Amino acid sequence: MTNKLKTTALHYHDINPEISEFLSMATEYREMMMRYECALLEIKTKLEVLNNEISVRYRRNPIDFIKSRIKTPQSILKKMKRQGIDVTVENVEKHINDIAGVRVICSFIDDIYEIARMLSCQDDITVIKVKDYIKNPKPNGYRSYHMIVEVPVFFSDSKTPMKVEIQIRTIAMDFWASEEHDLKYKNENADMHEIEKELLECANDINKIDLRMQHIRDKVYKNL
Ligand code: 0O2
Repeated sequence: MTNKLKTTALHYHDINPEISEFLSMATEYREMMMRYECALLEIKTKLEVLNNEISVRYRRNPIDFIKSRIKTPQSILKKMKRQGIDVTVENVEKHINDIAGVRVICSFIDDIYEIARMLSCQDDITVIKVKDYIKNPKPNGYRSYHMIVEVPVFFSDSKTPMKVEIQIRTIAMDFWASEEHDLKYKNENADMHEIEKELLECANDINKIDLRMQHIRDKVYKNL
């Protein structure tokens, strides 16, 4: 090992020995992440195909936009430690369902269920788990429709089923969730009880607006 490489390795170790050890499984880890990146592409393509088809047939777009991300090593480590799972590449694939995540943002609540239904019907998709935080919001007011699905990805010499987490929500729910996440950790001196109370009220107001907008759309589309 050259001096320069030795210094780099020491540097990583100094910052965080656990992250250093985790990154040392580099090749295996990079290959796994490549597989998840490919799974994201598969799911995003499926969603775009559905959106294009509906926009041509019914002249409306159920999906406003799609975001995707691969979970960071820090976030994976944190989750595995919280769940008491040994940190190995094999365990990441086995136990962490949301390494690959897609967020689908719709204008209307009905579109969320329509997209979820159309995706679930596809014969190469296996739905592993559904959490409906719209029908059953979290106590803090969080609303979103979550699915863990498995999609086959075709590589040069194999076909591998890969898990992807899909979160489907309205623009308003997405605005609330993004801000709640940031506001909660912004100022440790703030009165958290008061802030959580206000956030819950906002989540309930947002839900009322989403339901009213859905109602208006139902009336407009009824006689078309
Ligand atoms: P990040 O950075 O978004 O990835 P499971 O998948 O069933 O093993 P988990 O992970 O608890 O268990 O699943 P859940 O509850 O279906 O979804 C977790 C993800 O939903 C979170 O990911 C957030 O993205 C989102 N989420 C859940 N609850 C809340 C909430 O109260 N507020 C906000 N803003 N987002 C929430 P991560 O891993 O926390 O982070």
